[in-house]
Amino acid sequence: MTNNIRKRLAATAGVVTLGLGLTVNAVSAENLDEVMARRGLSQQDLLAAAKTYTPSGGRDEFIVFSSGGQSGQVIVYGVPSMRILKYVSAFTPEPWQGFGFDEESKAILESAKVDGREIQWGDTHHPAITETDGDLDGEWLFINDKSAPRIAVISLHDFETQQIVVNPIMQSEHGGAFVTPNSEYVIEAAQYPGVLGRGFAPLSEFNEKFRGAVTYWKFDREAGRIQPGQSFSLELPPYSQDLSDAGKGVSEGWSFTNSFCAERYVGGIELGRPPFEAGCSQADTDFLHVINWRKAEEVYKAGKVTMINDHPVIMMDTAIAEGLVYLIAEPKSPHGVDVSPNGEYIIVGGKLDTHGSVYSFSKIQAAIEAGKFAGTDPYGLPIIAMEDAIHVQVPLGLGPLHTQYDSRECNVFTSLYVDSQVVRWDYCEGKVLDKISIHYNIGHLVAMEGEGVNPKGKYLISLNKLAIDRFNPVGPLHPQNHQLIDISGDKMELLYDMPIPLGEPHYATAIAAEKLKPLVRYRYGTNSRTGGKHEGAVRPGQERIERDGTHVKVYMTAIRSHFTPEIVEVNEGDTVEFIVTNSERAEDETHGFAVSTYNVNLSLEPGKTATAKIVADQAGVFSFYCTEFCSALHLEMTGFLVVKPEGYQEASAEISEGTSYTQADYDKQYQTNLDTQAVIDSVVAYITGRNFKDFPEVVSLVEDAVDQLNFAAEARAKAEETAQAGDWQNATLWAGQWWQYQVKAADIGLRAKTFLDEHGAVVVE
Ligand code: RUQ
Ligand code: CUA
Repeated sequence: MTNNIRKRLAATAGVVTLGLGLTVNAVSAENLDEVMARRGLSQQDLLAAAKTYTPSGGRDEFIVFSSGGQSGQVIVYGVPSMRILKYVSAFTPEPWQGFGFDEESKAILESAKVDGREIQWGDTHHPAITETDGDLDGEWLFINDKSAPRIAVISLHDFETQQIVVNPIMQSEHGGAFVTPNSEYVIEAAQYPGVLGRGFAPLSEFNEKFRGAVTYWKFDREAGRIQPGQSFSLELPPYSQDLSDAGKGVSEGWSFTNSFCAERYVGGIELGRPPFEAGCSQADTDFLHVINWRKAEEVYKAGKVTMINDHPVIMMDTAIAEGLVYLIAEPKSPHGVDVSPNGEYIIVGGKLDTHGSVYSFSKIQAAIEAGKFAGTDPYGLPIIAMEDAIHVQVPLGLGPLHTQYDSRECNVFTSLYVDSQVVRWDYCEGKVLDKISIHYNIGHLVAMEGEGVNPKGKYLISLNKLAIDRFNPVGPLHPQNHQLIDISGDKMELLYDMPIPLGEPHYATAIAAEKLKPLVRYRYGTNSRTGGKHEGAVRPGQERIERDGTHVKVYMTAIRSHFTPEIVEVNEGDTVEFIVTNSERAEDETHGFAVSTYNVNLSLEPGKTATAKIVADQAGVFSFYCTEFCSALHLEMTGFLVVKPEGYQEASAEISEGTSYTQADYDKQYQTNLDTQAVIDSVVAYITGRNFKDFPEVVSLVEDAVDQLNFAAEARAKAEETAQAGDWQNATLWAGQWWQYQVKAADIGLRAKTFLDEHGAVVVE
């Protein structure tokens, strides 16, 4: 019906051609020129809108995973539409997804404690997608927490955090997460120096006792887990290590970590000493650490390590003897270090230097092979002279930070923090090509797959530190600003400002959407926090309540629109575990499970099983209910948790009914159901009379509808059985339940029919 109206409207509407060369169906009263005038839009604006606007139902070409800063989460959005798709909780609880509320995810947060301490937030900075031969493959995502040295492992099959590892030796980190080209290791470098193992030493012994480090976390692709037992670290000098990147192509097997405050200043403004910012920016250079991780892995496997907190660390004297670590001077207070797609060049931006410094891997190797060093640092690490390693230094502007690679040969984009600009330049020839101003103070920037071996170009996003006046004011705390830039032409063009009301953006990574293969539903009874089978999963018909002393386990299912069981009686003081399985197969039929007063909220996506555990220490009757509007009878998807006070004696076991039903009620409902069935049959005939099997979306809708009709048949049998026995009360209610299943089937059927209409399905013989 609606479609016919739409079609008729389109046919009768005039076709208007505008000066822009755009053709618009003027269905609305205003034409394009009028809208432009009313909203004060230029042709440039309209072009930008056309490049980003994604019509209803449209999909994005790229998916971005952005750090969520202080929120401890990851933000997922599409490019070019810049529409936010999800916040993935990594280090902090997130109620909608039940993260930190179900027992399964609580176990993950439990394992994320640092030295037994619960950390209630995270400072996420650098996401990294798994790579195969240096190409982003879209299987797993890692993100670091700068505040507590941790790495989270997120499955890109369901976008859930499945593991968090705590660094055993660092007290702070920043240079993670970066992956080696086949995701053998996830690299995590320290930030502020500390006593390895988080021990104590007086600041007067800073030079002797404080250290930096880099950890190589072994990633087991098969298991989808970091294996702490196969991971190792390297002790480094107490320079504040900063960002890292893994070598690839010609530099595969090596990694690069830069540093600031190679001055090793310890502060003390209250003592009348200059602050850190002065003491850490005095020298003209800091150090790039060039590390042979492949060889370090052999040294670790050969057991040449010192165990610190049960974790193997290759100490500096071993690293020197084995030739694992080399230092190269890099310009004043560097920040980003980014390896080129072929692995030959390593670009470093120095915050207090105006240059982009391009290091050559083959020059570095030549110096190492020739044993040509400018000397050693105070810890004995060999230093390669900058002039022996530099390919070219290019004046870019003020405050160069991070670099991303373009699909065009030799082209890169570097963020200029102080200038609030992005510069596109040629790192082979060493010349600036183009600049664009952004608003304000850019930090990281991300180009599409701009860190892989096969950058896709097209778009760049500027991740800004300040938004100032870009959006409607919402109080002193402003949203973050992600700005989309078109880089497909020779001139960069600003397309879109996207405010994000979550933590500060650091790095983001972007991948072609077609590479991601997320699940639509879980295998029945999946523990989503492990990805494996949940041992408490039950199928409809197997629901039960088991008591073992004061421990009660409720094996429950959820399906439109009821939980089974609906009444759970326990005694005050019992421990109660609700183990709930969503037995739906339908796409997006998520149910929630909340218990009033007891701080319970589960998210149950189709096929998922999750556990809510409470101590029922408050007597009373508490409603539980579904928190997702899952169907017309969603509000009715409820039940009672009855917590009987200690010593309570039941007066009557009978449940009092609010309304009584007669045979006439039953007959009326029965007739309604037969009429409804006729409608369903016509929809079924419509669908099966078309090539619906060519549409996977429709096939799964049909499967779901068949499920519902099977449930309807069961309810019908119960209705007829109880009617036979003259129990009109239950017969009427079961007939009502039968009708509920019919309504769900009809609803799904109509959705399938609409889909077929909109996607040009054809009649089959
Ligand atoms: S940071 S703005 Cu990567 Cu943590 Cu540079
Ligand atoms: Cu299930 Cu609402």
